[in-house]
Amino acid sequence: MEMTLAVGLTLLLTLCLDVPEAGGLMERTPGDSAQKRSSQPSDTKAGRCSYTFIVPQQKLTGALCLNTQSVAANQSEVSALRSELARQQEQLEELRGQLEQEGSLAMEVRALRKDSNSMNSRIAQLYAQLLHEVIHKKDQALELRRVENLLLNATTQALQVSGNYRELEKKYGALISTMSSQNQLIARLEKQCKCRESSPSSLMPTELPKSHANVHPNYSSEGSEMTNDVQRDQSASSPLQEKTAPDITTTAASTSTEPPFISLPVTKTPGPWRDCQHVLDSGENTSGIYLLRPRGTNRLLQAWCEQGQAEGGWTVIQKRQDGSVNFFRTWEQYKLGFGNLDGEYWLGLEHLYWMTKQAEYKLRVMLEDWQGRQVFAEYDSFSLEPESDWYRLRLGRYSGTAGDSLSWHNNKAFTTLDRDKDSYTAGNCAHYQKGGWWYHMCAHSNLNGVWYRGGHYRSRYQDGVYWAEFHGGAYSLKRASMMIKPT
Ligand SMILES: [Ca+2]
Repeated sequence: MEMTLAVGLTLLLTLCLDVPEAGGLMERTPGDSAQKRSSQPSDTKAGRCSYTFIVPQQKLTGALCLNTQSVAANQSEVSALRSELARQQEQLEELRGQLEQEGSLAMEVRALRKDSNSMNSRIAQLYAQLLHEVIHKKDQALELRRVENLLLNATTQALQVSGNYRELEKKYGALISTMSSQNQLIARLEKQCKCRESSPSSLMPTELPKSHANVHPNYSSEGSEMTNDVQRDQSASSPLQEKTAPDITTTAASTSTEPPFISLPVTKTPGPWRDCQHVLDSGENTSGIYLLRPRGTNRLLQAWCEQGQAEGGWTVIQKRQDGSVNFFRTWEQYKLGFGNLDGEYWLGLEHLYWMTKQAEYKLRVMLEDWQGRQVFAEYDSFSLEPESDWYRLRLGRYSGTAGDSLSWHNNKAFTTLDRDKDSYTAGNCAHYQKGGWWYHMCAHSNLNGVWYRGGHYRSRYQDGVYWAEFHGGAYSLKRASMMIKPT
């Protein structure tokens, strides 16, 4: 077949065929040296391939011959290519599968890495926290050790102090025994002096013991002991006193230099009376010593009846006037009473309890300074609780000219040198103030302190006979007395 093809232009033919079909339709031109064939499909995804033929610019004049033998040879090549292609496709699929797997693995790895990062930061945070706690604990341990050391030091100091205190106590005991023996010696000397002088101012009316027996058939030995305790002190050498508590003389309370006791008025009637008001009501209007017996008791006692002041009828329960009696005494002595009935004395807490139990009483405190100025403080009720409640003070309303220095002590227990019932926890107020009183923490008044001559006194403690509202605590009064009377 002859055909004339005049190709003046470069002809670009692009065939896009399915590979199996391409074999059958492939055309070849003899002497085509510029033929090119792609060994692999350009578009593997679509499963198609493209061939580009570049035809040379030449004029074809002769016959076009088709070699059928080469086509057959090409078919086997195509099949080989096809199988190769299939194999490659399989590989490709396999790779894709692997890729997908790897993709998911990568995702997992990323997630794991993220987790790991967050774990790392958490661990770092925990580590920092741990470090902080360790440091804090170390600080705490140090603080604990410091506190322990302090405690140890304090304990050592406390032990030392307690050791010192024990030593002081021993010394105190030794001092007390020395003072006691000196006191006894003084008392004996006094007794000897009195015997020599055979003073008419006998401290007790001679008829009184007889009157006891006369007026009170039930007069018991116990009653006798109690009644006579005050008188015993006058001689200060009775066996009971010698064997009981130490008798401590205080600095200013000189017994030897004071003027002699006043003489006793003799009671005209024997009594016994309920109290001094009863004496007055019975027509006895002279001040002096009378025998009393509170209603409903077998308790006989003697007291000074003050009939000349404030309308009379007053039972004197305490008196200070010359420092002749030591008031730094034990519980037992404050309970039973001591001193001289015609001078300085303390009636006794037990007597006071029974007296104020029989009726309503008021209290009058009489004070006098060293310039002779006299004042008083009155309380519209006065009574004591029993010994089981440490003779607690029950006091009424104040009136008077002295100022109120006792209401602060209302409802307080009585305290003596050997029985600390005050509100002061660091010590015994009676030790500081040298006398028994209804101490608080410690006192606004103490009429049982040391009787200092001249008013203002010098002492380490506030231990004078004082009434804070009248001249303050550093002034020791010249005279003081406490008296009660039924209301
Ligand atoms: Ca105390």
